[in-house]
Amino acid sequence: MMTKFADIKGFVFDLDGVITDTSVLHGNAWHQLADSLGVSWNDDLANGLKGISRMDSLEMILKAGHKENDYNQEQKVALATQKNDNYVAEVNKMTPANILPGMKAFLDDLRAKGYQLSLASASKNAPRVLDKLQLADYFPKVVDPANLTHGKPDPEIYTKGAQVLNLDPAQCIGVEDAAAGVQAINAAGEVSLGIGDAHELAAADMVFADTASVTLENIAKKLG
Ligand code: B16
Ligand code: MG
Repeated sequence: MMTKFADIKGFVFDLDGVITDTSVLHGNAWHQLADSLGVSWNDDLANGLKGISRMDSLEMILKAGHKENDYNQEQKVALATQKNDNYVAEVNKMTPANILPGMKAFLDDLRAKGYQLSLASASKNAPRVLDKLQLADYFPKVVDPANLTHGKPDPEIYTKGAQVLNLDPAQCIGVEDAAAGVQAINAAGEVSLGIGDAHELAAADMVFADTASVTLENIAKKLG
């Protein structure tokens, strides 16, 4: 790896599964929709949806049940809206207690040490989630997924995450829990930090088992 710790000036964060565990809420809302459509649910399907946009997630679920040709576009939008309404109802119950372990301390440390922060979440609900977690102040720069041409694993969202900070991608660490997101970070030319299963995230430059172990000190040790 070429990048040294001292070269790093900014962090580009994924939201779901990194700062908070909305992946569980997304999963529950999709599971409910899948049941109502008669599509059987399993862990592989749930994991495969992480980091994937709302409409692409719906397509994956319909495909898993061989139902991709059963609905027209308007009906698909209605199904996605139904899922989102259920999801938003759960998001509205979130509080700062839903920030994943260690993440508030990590963000405080990054801010105190002058690192720039941006958000590269595929979620159109990201501003609402940040607001509920009382973290909106930490992320004045949020990439709007509505303006993206391609979803993760395409690098676009991470490229923009560095751009909004006026940094070179090589000066940024991208933080992700999803394999599709790690691929996106790598393709954007940023240093990839994966949180989760080391096998699932094998493509990442560094992997931490959980959010609590993500500290600047530990990153410095891995990056050298
Ligand atoms: P929404 P991330 C992603 O967020 C989620 O991981 C994924 O499950 C979800 O479908 C996607 O956002 C879109 O979310 O329906 O709220 O627009 O992991 O990129 O922060
Ligand atoms: Mg994620």
